[in-house]
Amino acid sequence: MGELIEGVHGNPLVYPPASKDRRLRVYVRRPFILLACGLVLVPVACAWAWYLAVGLPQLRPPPPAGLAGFPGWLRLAHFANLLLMVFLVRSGLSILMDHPRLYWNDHCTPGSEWARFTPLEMPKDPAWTAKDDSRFLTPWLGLPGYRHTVGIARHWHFLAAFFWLANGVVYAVLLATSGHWRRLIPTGVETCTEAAKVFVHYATLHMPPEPDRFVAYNPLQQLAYAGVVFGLAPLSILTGLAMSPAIDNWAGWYPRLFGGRQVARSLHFLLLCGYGGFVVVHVTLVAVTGLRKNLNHITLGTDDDSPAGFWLFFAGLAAIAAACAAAHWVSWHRPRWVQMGFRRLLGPLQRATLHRLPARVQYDRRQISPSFWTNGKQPSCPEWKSLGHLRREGYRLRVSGLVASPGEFSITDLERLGKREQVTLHHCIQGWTGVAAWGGVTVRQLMDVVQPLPTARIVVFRSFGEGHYGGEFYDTLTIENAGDPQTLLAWEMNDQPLPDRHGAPLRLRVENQLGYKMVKWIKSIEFVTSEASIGKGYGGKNEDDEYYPVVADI
Ligand SMILES: Nc1nc2c(c(=O)[nH]1)N[C@H]1C(S)=C(S)[C@@H](COP(=O)(O)O)O[C@H]1N2
Ligand SMILES: [Mo]
Repeated sequence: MGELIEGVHGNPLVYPPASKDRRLRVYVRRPFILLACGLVLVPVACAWAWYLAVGLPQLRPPPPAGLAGFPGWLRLAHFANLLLMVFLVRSGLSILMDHPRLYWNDHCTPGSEWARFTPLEMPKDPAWTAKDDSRFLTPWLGLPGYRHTVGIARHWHFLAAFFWLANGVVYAVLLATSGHWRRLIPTGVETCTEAAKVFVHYATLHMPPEPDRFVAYNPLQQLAYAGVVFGLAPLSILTGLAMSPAIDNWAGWYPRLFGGRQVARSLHFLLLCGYGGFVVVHVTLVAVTGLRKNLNHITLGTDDDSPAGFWLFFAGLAAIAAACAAAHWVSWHRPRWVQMGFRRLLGPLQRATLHRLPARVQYDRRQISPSFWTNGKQPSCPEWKSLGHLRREGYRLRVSGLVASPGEFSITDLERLGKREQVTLHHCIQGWTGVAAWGGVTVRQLMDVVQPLPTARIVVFRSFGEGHYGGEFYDTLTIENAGDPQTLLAWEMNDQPLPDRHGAPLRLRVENQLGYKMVKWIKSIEFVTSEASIGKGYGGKNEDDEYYPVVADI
């Protein structure tokens, strides 16, 4: 296993003792357990009351939709959907375990979560970082699983999401144009009342008479399918987008539609639970209502009892298992392929859309988070340690590279350039957020002074601190992003001088990007043409060692 871990990070990794801890624990706050039980038990109780009071309701056979069978495109889309959902769920679980806590508030204060997938209730050590808090997940469940593999997991998640969405769009268009939508979308209230009657049958353990599903679904089945396709799926996309720093800090109303960024994250997870519940019931009913015939319907499109569909179905499952094994192998042995595959396929789309959104959302000071997670290794070099009062004394920010007037700046020099204050929502790649007020000078103002040359395309921010796996921590921004109105060199947090753990004396804020772009304990800034000559050449320490994407707006 050690060998696998070496693979993903490219360098030998000695796990700190805490990470030997592979316990998986799930805690859900009691009110939510009660609510979930209520959501299941109340309808079942109502069904029993109906049954005991007036007996099983009579069912009307559903009117045939006028279309028989399952065309090839539908069967193919169903299979592609299954394959991509398996990738989405497996990578999603890996992402979740990188910050194994779910909240209803954007502060992510430890202890305030409604669900927790770690036995550690609250980190007691003040030096405990969000990365320390990430949990191990078996690769049987997660892609790639293990611990803190969020970079690779996210590439799989977004690649799968892209193809899943494309598949969904093709499916929806064909559904609409072929007339097959009539099988799915209820056209009258009767479908709902009939569905309630079917539910009374199931809930009281009576199998309702099944219609010929080759021509029509039973009404509850129809509603369930329509709910998954036109409810769960779009909501998953919308809540997924509500987690993007570029969107959230450009249009604050968007995450608020869901009740905030962390609510969207919680809902994204609850939608997964919804799919899970659906799949269990769906597969069970497929099995008990004539497995062979059902599988012939959805695989071959035939309407008989031959075993062919059954075998084709198993071949399909085997293909999905093989795809999972292949993805696992690539993740651990060729992680750079995954990172670059994502960059080539979705990078241009990202740069053309999300990357153009300027950060402009400001929060109210009353919304400042009572606590704020940290990440990163505090510098241990004498250069930083010997800095005086508040780490400002003796500090000089070196600005060099492709600029007309390079220079060295003390914090006082930077203060003279002008100060901007912003109260913003921080998005860590791991999933946590926090609101804080930041004070500093915009990188744009600094650029007005140092005058980047036209050949300067990339800005490199180097830290006194080291990366998670050793070596100088650094990251890069495109010059456009460096000029964003909310890209700040901050020396203040919540109206106080920046504390050590948050990056004293100077750190970056780039509100339309994820947290790992925001270098703390900044040592120097360099303007270059390309990031290829810096570090391993992938655009930052996390990009080099943890396969994060260089553009971080989702
Ligand atoms: N030097 C340095 N800066 C860093 C990191 C790091 O590991 N080293 N981690 C980044 C990450 S992943 C995040 S989320 C933010 C966290 O900022 P905070 O610790 O002030 O909350 O810092 C970023 N800056
Ligand atoms: Mo982060």
